[in-house]
Amino acid sequence: SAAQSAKAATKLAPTKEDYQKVYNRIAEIIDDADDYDCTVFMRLVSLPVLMLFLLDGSFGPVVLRLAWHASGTYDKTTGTGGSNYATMRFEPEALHGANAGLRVARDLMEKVKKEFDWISYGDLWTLAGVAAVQEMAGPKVPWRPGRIDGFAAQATPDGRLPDASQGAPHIRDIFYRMGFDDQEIVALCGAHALGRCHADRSGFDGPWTFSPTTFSNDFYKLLFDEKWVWKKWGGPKQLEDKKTKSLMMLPTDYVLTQDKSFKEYAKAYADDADLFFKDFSAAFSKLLELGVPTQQFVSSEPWVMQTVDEQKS
Ligand code: ZEM
Repeated sequence: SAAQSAKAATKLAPTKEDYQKVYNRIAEIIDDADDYDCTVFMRLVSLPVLMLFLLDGSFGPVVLRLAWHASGTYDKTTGTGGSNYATMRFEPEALHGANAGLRVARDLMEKVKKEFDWISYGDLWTLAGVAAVQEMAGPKVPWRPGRIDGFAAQATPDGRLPDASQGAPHIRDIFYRMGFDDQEIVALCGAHALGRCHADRSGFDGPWTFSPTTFSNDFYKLLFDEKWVWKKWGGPKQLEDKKTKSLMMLPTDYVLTQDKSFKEYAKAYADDADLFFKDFSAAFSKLLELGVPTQQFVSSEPWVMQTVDEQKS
């Protein structure tokens, strides 16, 4: 029938509108718990996952972390890694220490994949990162589809993602390998305005800011405005704010105020939220395209997806 062939055509070439539908579904899943009645929610996720949601207040941050870890394995010298093949689906990459806790995010995205089976995992996960940032009041992040699903053999070796206990040389090794400079490194790390550390995932514990589901430049402001002291506890070395002891910084976060070059950018972002939003958007958009051959992209220019709010008005 005509309807069937129209559907077949859609399958061959999904349009921007099709991807907007996926975006909207992702936004629904990561959005506030109040938007759900419990029955809908329980059909969507399992009980342990629901409990995690209630603790974190949103799936936005962990979904953003999935997009980052799927992309941040890129090595510009060999051209391996990055978001193209979504190799975190496979062991051992799924079990790499850095990816602890991301099963939650992958399982959530699996629900979306079942409804929109034509999208590749790499496109789905990176689009989810875009939706997370935009729906949590962050900047627009230009994005375009084109990633393809790969195989376990394309999975990356362990150790490509940053180790939070290390210093400036390590941060530079890791991010320069992806092709970023100091300014982009500092801008990307501002994502830590969102979410928190979970003792059962990374060993670290606590949120960076008082509003972990709203994108802001608070991460940099707090780095400079609060006095940070080493937390006395049995866990890995992390800092806490002396005043309230309710916020945390990783050693790698604190380095952004200690290294001369990093500090310059961190200070600029603390003083100018617009500058941070603009630079984060550019660097994050670049991160999401690492490892994807240009000819695979379906459009010559990245798209700007609409937020759920924009579509209402
Ligand atoms: Zn993170 N990150 N990250 N990061 N990250 C955590 C959580 C989150 C580092 C890191 O070791 C950790 C970037 C850069 C770096 C997010 C986004 C981005 C956690 C806590 C650790 C340990 C995990 C847990 O226990 O759940 C290091 C060392 C980084 C660079 C030096 C970049 C770049 C990011 C995005 C652009 C986000 C959103 C979270 C919060 C996840 C959540 O579940 O709340």
